[in-house]
Amino acid sequence: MKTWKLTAGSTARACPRAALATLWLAATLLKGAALAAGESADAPKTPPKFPPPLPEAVKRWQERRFGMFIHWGPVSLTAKEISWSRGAPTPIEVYDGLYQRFNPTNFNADEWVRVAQAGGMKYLVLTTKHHDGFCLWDTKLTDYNVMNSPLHRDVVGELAAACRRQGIAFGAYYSTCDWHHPDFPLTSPGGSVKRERFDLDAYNRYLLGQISELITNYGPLITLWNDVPQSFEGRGVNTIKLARRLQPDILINDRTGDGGDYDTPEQRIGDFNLTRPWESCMTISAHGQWAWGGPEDGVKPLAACLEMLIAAAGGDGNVLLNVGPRPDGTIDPEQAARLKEMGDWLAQYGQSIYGTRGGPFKPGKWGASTRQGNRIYLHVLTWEGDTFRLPAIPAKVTAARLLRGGSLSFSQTAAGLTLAVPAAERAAIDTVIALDLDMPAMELAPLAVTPGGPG
Ligand code: FHN
Repeated sequence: MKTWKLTAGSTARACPRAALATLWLAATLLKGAALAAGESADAPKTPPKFPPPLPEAVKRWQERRFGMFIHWGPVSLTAKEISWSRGAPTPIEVYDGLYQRFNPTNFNADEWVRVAQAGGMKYLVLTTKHHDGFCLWDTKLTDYNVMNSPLHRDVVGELAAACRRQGIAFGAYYSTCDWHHPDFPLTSPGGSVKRERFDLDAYNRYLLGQISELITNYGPLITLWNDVPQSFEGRGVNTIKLARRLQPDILINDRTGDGGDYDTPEQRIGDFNLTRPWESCMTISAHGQWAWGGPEDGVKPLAACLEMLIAAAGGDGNVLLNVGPRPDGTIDPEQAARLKEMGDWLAQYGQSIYGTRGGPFKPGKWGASTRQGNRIYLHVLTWEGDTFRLPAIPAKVTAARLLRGGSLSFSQTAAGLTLAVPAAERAAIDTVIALDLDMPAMELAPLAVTPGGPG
């Protein structure tokens, strides 16, 4: 069984395929940007100005902390990676014909949302169109969409409605690059093939038209999640202005081609940052695949999944954890079961994640801390003996306790905080300790914890 150990700032061991894809992506991005902009790939990036997000929209999104990412489409029939398998190993004409066999009759949007709720997830982002160009909604701008498959149902519409019914927010992933569309400059395999003829202006109109459909017909969206902004530097600002005009409180990620409202570290936990919102997008798949990888794919251990969430929240970031539904329309039971375990943990400890901010003790191998009101939550993942010490803080700790009960001893001096928790009282993965203060915890400056563990 592959073991995963994720700590703040670390990088998940990416599966070679995913690592190759990322390298390929980086090369493609550079080539794409240079190709479209007619500039050298090292042209200085000076993203144009765009309207900032509404602070209350950022706050609402940050308070949710944990979302479900869903990568789905006809490619699930092959159990290979979405878009990246188009052209190699799946021949383009075979890949592009899959939709004619796409009939996931067990697709039930309410069941997907139920799985997300059971996992403690507070928002959901679906790939409405990935780089392969297939659209999961009733778009009027191309026939290459789910209404022309045997399913003949508007997946985006059903999922958006189910999210509204069950009280979680809905967001749309929309790929700016489209290797299927004849006007986009690059095509498969892997976006590495330059088209002889293309029309980026026409494609950009198509893109803006589809984004308008998604926001107008299925909104309000919590976010527009653009991806792989190759060829769009200088154009992404149009996306941001359009989205803000259609829905002023929408949040847009940083992959528009001209930046956006929040950063999106991928397959790794972002760095501690209280000023720039961020969200780590991660796969639950043991092999780092975004689309369903078949019955043998497997899932990451519970400890790794929880540590993603704890390290992200400790760094003031969100986690968007991806599932890849099966070709019959159901979420893989192994993935659903792992999410249920995360939801059970959050049912006990969610107050130390949802609605909190990161810090004041910065994440590290020791664990992480979060805070809300006059309280700090310590998430201790690594113990060296029964006692650990933290640096001094300019606040008086009025109470210290294990969040779920048990015995803990605590002392505070000018030199710092000392806590002791007997092994029998510690949790298997994360021992959560609540420290009540005599002042608002957000007024404390961030502090590093001794490298290699507290104390
Ligand atoms: O190429 C895509 C990939 O398939 C996946 O959708 C991820 C999710 O963040 N985004 C791109 C790689 O950065």
